[in-house]
Amino acid sequence: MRFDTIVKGGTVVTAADTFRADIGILDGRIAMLAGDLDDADEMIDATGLLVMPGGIDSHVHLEQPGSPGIVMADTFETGARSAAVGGNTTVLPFCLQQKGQTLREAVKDYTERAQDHCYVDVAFHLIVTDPTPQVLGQELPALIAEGFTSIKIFMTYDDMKLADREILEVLDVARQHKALVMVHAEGYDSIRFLSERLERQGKTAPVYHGASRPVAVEREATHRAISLAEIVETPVMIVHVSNRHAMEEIRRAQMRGLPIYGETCPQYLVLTEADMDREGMEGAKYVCSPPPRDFDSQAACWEGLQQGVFEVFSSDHCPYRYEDAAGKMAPKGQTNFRYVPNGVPGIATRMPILFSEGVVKGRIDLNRFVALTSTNHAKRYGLYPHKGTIAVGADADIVLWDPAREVTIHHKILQDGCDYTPYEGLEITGWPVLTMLRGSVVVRENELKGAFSGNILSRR
Ligand code: DUC
Ligand code: ZN
Ligand code: ZN
Repeated sequence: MRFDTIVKGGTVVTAADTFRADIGILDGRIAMLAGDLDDADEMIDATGLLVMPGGIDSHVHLEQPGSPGIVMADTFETGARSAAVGGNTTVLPFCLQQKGQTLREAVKDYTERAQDHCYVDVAFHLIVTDPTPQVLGQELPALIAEGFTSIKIFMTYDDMKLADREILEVLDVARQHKALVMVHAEGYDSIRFLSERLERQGKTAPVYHGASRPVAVEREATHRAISLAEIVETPVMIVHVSNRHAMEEIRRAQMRGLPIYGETCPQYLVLTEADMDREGMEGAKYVCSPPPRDFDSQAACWEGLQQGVFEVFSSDHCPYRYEDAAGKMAPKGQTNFRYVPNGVPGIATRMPILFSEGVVKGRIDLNRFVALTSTNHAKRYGLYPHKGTIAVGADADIVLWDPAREVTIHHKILQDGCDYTPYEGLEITGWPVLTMLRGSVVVRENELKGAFSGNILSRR
């Protein structure tokens, strides 16, 4: 049999197994796995490399409008490019419904902007901020049927938060139509109360972002979200979990047999609140929500990854430029942490950080790495088995990984649209040396080779 491409001599790693095999690729799909394949138009030498399913990052924000005057640093083009540099072949950004907008308008807008502008495949989640009777009764059921099977909701932020009754209504639509609700679990009233008190005390520097939303704020909202899901009898995914208390809320629910899922992110493994306490406005680079916490919180997030409390490890890439009045240097943000745009970039660094800090340091094994960065995302969000594994019939979305490559993170190698990385100077062992989307090389040795060949995926 003649193939378009053979990936030869590597060690294949899936969420289940690690084995020596060559991979024969035909028409963008994996056509054969065998000990020794020879006949192809193109041979790719994977000797000494790990051959893994391309990363799937199921929590990224690209080209998402925010507060007036604030602009996200990444377009679909630059964000997807950086994703590919970091070994990813599929990303799941959000279509944000702005208040007063129909969901359908939001979907049309994001889809048009992403179409023909992506180096990797894309599947959208929805964000519901305005659950009108029309959204709940007509738009959501129709969009879920069309494949938009995951919906994020917020328990905080002035222009996004849902009241408990609204959360119950969204959960009930999700239950009826078999969608998954992703929850941003931080309590609005507690944050308002604490922020206003900090303001009165003159505590307005970026570091006070942490004090305005302490662990109890996240724990309370996590517990409430789980309880609401239990009442409605539908699953939820608690996203971007930052600490032990929230992790334990999820674990307790799971031990009671509830379908409650968890996600954590790199910023909760390697950053702490002290990063927001840097000179001048430098701390703004690390402002995200929930905020980075302390070393015990980092240890708890590792426990959650090791024990399966967290089934996905995502970047929550939410980039704002630092030296930019439309980003972290927003004029109001320079006088008060409340106005610093929330979010850190991390689409390219997600997999290297988990590999280096997790696999190389012996905290997780290779198969768990693949599960946490690819397979579980595909399974949870309806992309499996054509995404998220190395198997005959699957898309040839493959990353070749050099487990011994030593890299010091510098922003310029990440090729995103931001102007900094919170991980500047971090020393990493293990790096993606080739990213392939449906059989075509997108990035080789950090150099972009691909075109805008990313598809917008339906999850029907
Ligand atoms: N929530 C996210 O998921 N990303 C960035 C900001 C936020 O609050
Ligand atoms: Zn969030
Ligand atoms: Zn996010």
